[in-house]
Amino acid sequence: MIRNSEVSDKKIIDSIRCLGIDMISNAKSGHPGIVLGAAPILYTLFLRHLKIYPTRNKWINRDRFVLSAGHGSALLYSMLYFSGFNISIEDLKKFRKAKSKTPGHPEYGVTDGIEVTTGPLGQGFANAVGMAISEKHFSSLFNIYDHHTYVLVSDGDLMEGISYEVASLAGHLNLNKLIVLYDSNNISLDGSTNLSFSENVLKRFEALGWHTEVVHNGEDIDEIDKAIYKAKINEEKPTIIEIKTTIGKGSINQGTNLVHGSPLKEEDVYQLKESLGIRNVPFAVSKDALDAFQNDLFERIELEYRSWDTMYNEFKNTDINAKVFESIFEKKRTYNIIDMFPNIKDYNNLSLRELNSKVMNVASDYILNIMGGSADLNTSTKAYLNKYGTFSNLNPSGKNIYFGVREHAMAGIMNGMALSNLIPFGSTFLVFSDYMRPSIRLASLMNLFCIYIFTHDSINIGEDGPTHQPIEQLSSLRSVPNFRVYRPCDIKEVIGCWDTVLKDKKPCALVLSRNEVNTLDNTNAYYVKNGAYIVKKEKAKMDAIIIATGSEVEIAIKVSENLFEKGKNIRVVSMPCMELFEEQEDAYKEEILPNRIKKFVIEFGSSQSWYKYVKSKDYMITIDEFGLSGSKEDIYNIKKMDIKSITDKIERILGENIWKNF
Ligand SMILES: Cc1ncc(C[n+]2csc(CCOP(=O)(O)OP(=O)(O)O)c2C)c(N)n1
Ligand SMILES: [Mg+2]
Repeated sequence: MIRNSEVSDKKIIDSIRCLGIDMISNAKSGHPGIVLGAAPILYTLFLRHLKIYPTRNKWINRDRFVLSAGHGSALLYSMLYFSGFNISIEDLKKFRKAKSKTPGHPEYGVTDGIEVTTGPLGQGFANAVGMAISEKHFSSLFNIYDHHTYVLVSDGDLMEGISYEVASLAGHLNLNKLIVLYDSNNISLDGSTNLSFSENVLKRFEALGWHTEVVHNGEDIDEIDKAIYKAKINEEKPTIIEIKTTIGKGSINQGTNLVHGSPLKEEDVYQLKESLGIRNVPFAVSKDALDAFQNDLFERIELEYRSWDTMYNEFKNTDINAKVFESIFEKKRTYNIIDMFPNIKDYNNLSLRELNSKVMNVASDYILNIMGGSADLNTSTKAYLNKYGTFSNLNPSGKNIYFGVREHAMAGIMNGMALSNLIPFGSTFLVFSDYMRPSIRLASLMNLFCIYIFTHDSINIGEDGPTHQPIEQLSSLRSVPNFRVYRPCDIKEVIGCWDTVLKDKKPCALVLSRNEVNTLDNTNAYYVKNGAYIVKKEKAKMDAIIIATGSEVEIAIKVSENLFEKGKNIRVVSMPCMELFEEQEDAYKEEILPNRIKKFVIEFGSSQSWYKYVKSKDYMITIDEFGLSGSKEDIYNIKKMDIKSITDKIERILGENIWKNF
């Protein structure tokens, strides 16, 4: 590319570097090492390759760029500013300050041009794989869709296990439009990577089915450019480009971990700018440099953007798929799952995982952009879309993904899919949700519509023993902010859950039993949205309430019937979603769970999330210790989870004079 003005690439790169350094100095915190070391990588990518249109930041067909090494936020903000995104110098001056547009690590939805929240190393790589999967899927359906996904990773990203998992799957799926730029500087936070990371990274990626490139001089933008070009023309494999850089290039402490994560000293900034020939006035950006960069960028992109736009308009007017495309990409679709089941028949002696399978298979006909799979457990979780085939390189329109035994990858990839207009689902056993937690946390932070399907939801799975029996998982998932945990008890509640989930569009888990349940008389799909409701009304003056969830609701009803014979009037409340119940108005909460009435809880998991309703552990039929291998019946007896033991316990407590519950 020949530039019209006299401004050199080096001058612009150094200006981008110094702006990042000014932000960090001003904030008195941040990561200068990656800013100085990786600036030429981002410069080359943005200037010569990235298909973006900064004044149309949500251009559907844009390339995606993910900064997996989220600690390099100052570099990215500086780059976005130079590219003409909606970020001002004033915003950059507020780097890392509360409620600014430039938070410490990139945050989705906060800053123009930021595609995804990153910071926990390895996650961004997984998100990029999810985006590349979405691209492969959508581009097979719509001929106006076609973009690359780029991700900048650091040593730390590649040390994290999740990056191996996702790279393995990306190689297997031939995600050739995924391009990883590896900022290879041999330094991480505590020192040299020689301390802990000595494998041959590129050989590893080669073995995973990737194309690899090396750039020996990370300051040479032509070398970087060529490597990216080669990556783009590879039609078979994803590419990783190892770019040898010097962390903190130009700082007194360059090449050491001292420059990784704390601001440069004043004299260091002085000598740096002096040697780069940049005026030492904080935030003073050379207009020449800025203009030259933006001119070149827009000159490259303008035509591409305009011709795509023309093509899109034509597509909208003529293509039979246009309506489908618009409803997916413009998120216009609304769902009414309950209406799809006008005459729900009683399904008895079926597990909740099977009932869920029935419901999601009907619902998925209407959810055009649902896509997902399982971490090698769909045979068990039954979360499989029977009509929609397997996603693969040869069948990219398939909607079922075989994630392999890679739970963490599945969850990280789901986030990338959700960010790229898909509604992803991912399934495994509830106990293995622990393997997905870091990504679930980020989905919740970003408010992404991801549906996790967790089966085998209690200790009663039996013989597999304590390693497979969830205990703390329900409480632990309920403790994630902005996350909903649904635990339906029968077919009607499963339908209600899907209806609510699709209206709510929030990150959520459907937690389902492997054991069989029956359809209960008074359950109601419409009431799921309230979080909790009465499923068995007391016959006269109420003695107590039992709150239960999932397959324990049926048990609670039986217990209440037993107690009725003993002269006790018990209300039973099903609570399919605690979070939704908490959001109801006080009057509704009081109507369902009156304050002065004694309450019990039956949930075969940790008691931790229940203390807001029941103050003493004595009134909870919950489990706070690991389980054991054995038959379901033996476990019920040993743990006193059988109906007789529960009835006896509640009867005994109701007979006690001292009531510790208030
Ligand atoms: C999951 C996770 N663990 C730990 C950290 C804290 N942390 C931030 S950067 C970093 C390592 C820095 O090394 P590298 O990734 O090579 O980046 P560089 O120093 O080269 O910029 C660590 C441990 C993190 N952000 N995420
Ligand atoms: Mg490093």
